[in-house]
Amino acid sequence: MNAYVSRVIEAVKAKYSHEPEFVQTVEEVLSSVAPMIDQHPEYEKADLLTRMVEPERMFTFRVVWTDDQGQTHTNTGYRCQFNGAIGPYKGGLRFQPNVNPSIIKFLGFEQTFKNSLTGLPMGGAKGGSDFDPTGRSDAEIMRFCQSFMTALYRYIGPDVDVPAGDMGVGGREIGYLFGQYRRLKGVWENGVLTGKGLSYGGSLNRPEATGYGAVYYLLEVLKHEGETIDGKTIAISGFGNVAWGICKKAMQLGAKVVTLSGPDGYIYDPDGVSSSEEKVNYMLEMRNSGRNRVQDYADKFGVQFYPGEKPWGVKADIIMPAAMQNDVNMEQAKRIAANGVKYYIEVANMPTTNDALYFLMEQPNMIVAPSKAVNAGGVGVSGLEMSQNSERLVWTAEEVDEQLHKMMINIHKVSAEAAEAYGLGYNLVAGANLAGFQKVATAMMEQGTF
Ligand code: 2IT
Repeated sequence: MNAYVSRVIEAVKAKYSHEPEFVQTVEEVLSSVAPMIDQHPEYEKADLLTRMVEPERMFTFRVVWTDDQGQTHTNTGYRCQFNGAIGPYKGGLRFQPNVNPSIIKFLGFEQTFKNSLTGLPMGGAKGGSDFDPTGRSDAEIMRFCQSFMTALYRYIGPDVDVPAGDMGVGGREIGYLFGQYRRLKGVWENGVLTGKGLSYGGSLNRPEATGYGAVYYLLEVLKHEGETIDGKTIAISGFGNVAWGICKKAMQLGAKVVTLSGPDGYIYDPDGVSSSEEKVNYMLEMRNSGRNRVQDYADKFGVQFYPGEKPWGVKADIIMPAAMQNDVNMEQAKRIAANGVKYYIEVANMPTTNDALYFLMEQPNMIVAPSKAVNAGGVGVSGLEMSQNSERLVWTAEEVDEQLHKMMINIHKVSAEAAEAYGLGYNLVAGANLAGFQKVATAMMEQGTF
């Protein structure tokens, strides 16, 4: 591998041994772009890679809130404004007890290249808190969001940094965050957040966008292989917003999603979660209940529930991990390969450990698609929401869907072409990294060293 790339990876490993997820994504991205670094000796002279792995700005803040019993709680808030070379910082907020600097940094780093792949002018960012929303009342969620925004509002803005949702942050939380921003700033800048409600500047199809985009990307992969989606079985993990969007689009296209998972285990529905609107809509109810349990689905529809297990032993045509980081490790990857799965389509951010990812990529009959391309439709439609807000108008659902579909076709195309250009064949993982990296690198080089 390119000596400069190796040196930067080693330096990151040594400096951030306490941030394993961040080290993992740096290794994955930088090793993919090594062939490009070979061709650009000027990048080393400008120390581009070391600059690229150092967030432009990252800060923590105290978030204090009071529960319904009058007890005060204190959480840590984070925002990592990783790279602003190609546009205002853009990326979600995650509320989950395991949130820490490593998770926020890995997500911000991934976001930088993902946002670049959308073709829209958005830099990379991520934030959130180690707050656990499970079982919290609506009033508690509101007070938490108000306190969070009170600390964050000075550092964001429609042309500065535009947060959105991620795990634990959906339309309800974005509403409370926006209300507090408006109250504190005394301006009506709805471009400051995306994923908003339709009554105050949200985009049609934003809730569906990540799942729909993932399926549109899958369609391109299937087309490349001369296959169609009709009648295919899909095993997914997760049961949140992204899983819901996949099921909804799968239902329209005649594919069968047979599994969902949660922290409590997974469910197997042989008829398909995507077989009825009632089932797909029930996913929203499960999410809104705040119980964070997928067993409720099995209880309601009389299907099998497997406590404490992941769905990766299930035989399906397509695997789409849509839950969280490192959901598929080496042992589970071996089960997936042994089942003869042909399509491994990552959806959640970094859902595969690096050893498992490389193992799956080496399987002769398997096609692996990387999350930073597959899930880019979510932030892509956030970008379209920003456009609508600055134009002060609302696009129809059809217009948004058409733009999203075009965007996903293009992301697949530029990824495949980038891999081809470096002699790597149909390597969508390397292709996405190469294509996403190139634009950020060019912008940084042209803007001078800082
Ligand atoms: O991981 C992601 O791309 C998101 N959570 C969405 C970010 C956004 O700004 O819409």
